[in-house]
Amino acid sequence: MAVRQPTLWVQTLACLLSSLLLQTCRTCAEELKWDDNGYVLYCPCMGRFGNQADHFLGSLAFAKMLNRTLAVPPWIVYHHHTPPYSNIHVPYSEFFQLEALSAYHRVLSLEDFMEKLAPKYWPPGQRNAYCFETAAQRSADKKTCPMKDGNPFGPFWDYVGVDFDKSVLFGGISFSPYHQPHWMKKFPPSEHPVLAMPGAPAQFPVIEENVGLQRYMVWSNRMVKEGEEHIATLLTRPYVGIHLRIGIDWQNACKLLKSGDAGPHFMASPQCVGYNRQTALPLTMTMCLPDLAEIRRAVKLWVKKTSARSVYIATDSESHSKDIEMLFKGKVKVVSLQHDSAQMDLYILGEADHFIGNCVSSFSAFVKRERDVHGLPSSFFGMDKPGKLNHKEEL
Ligand SMILES: Nc1nc2c(ncn2[C@@H]2O[C@H](COP(=O)(O)OP(=O)(O)OP(=O)(O)O)[C@@H](O)[C@H]2O)c(=O)[nH]1
Ligand SMILES: *[C@@H]1O[C@H](CO)[C@@H](O)[C@H](O)[C@H]1NC(C)=O
Repeated sequence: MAVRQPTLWVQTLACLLSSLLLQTCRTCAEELKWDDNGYVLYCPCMGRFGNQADHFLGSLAFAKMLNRTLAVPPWIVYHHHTPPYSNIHVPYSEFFQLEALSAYHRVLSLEDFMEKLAPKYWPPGQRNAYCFETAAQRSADKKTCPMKDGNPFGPFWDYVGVDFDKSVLFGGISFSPYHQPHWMKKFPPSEHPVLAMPGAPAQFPVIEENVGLQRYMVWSNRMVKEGEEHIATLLTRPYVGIHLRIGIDWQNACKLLKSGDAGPHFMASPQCVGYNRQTALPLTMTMCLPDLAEIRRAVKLWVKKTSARSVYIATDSESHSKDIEMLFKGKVKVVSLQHDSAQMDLYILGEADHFIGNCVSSFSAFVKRERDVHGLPSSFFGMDKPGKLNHKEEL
């Protein structure tokens, strides 16, 4: 004891000093301990932000279901038309508070997992990949998980410095709670401590049961600060926020609806037509791709209803700000940032006094979920009363 105590004091002192310097005490007090119940790692390799967020919620639920710690991956941001003309990996905590997730389940960032735990507990040579047999079918020997094949797969695992040594295949099993016992039996953490997968262990769009997990996605302090600055300098409350998903890729996607190749459940649409396939409301072309007439109608309606003094337009292409401005003869300020931070648009839409989104877009869905968590009102183009209409019809 007499020998150890001074060392402890030195450590405590060093800890205090470094926490003063670093603001947090990452290396000492909350020294990362290995979780004997194992980890889930995955690449958010499908889609852009909205898709990745849907998958994130499902993956969080999956990790909790298996009582494994989730190694939270960075966001993959595609910068192919602007420098650096490649993928950027943005740590989760740039946009959201990692700590806020802990209220729901154990998490750590994938970066921390790699830096602090992997060298000792998941060293090179022991890095198994886990995937569906069907996914491995695509490989040359039909037995290898396609972990690093192509973009964004290769760059993602390179970013965290992982090469895989072996593949473990599975089939006849899904990520739903129904299969929980199967997962536990097939992959006990003692033999399979790290489940690393090529894609998210989740469905797209997020299933109804997991929609509420949005409450654990809390904006980072930096995002709140910048977002509030934008709102204060650009907008006057009350303001209506709208999301225009009308670009060329979206026009093409909505063609599937027009041609009858897509039913009412199309991408994020369960959020407004209802999750139950049997009782789903019709999904109209206006809901998928609102034309200028519908955009004007909806904006006019909600500006009037909320006595809004400004309108914030987030868009994937055109903003139609002049057309919208003309609706109100200069009495309502119309703002569109047209920057390339999708997250800043999401933040500002989330804070609006009313939000009009696109029912089919997972980008809109992110905003809708967040507003629901905070009890803020939303509608969609082509559907002024989502949800409420559903319930009335059920009664
Ligand atoms: N800044 C900004 N970007 C947008 C806006 N709408 C769409 N985008 C971009 O387009 C992407 C759309 O992809 P997702 O976020 O996955 O959502 P989605 O609308 O379901 O679209 P798909 O992935 O094409 O199915 C977003 O992540 C943004 O990068 C917008 O209003 N503002
Ligand atoms: C879940 O994992 C944690 C951490 O490893 C452990 O303390 C807890 O007992 C586990 N819960 C169950 C129900 O196994």
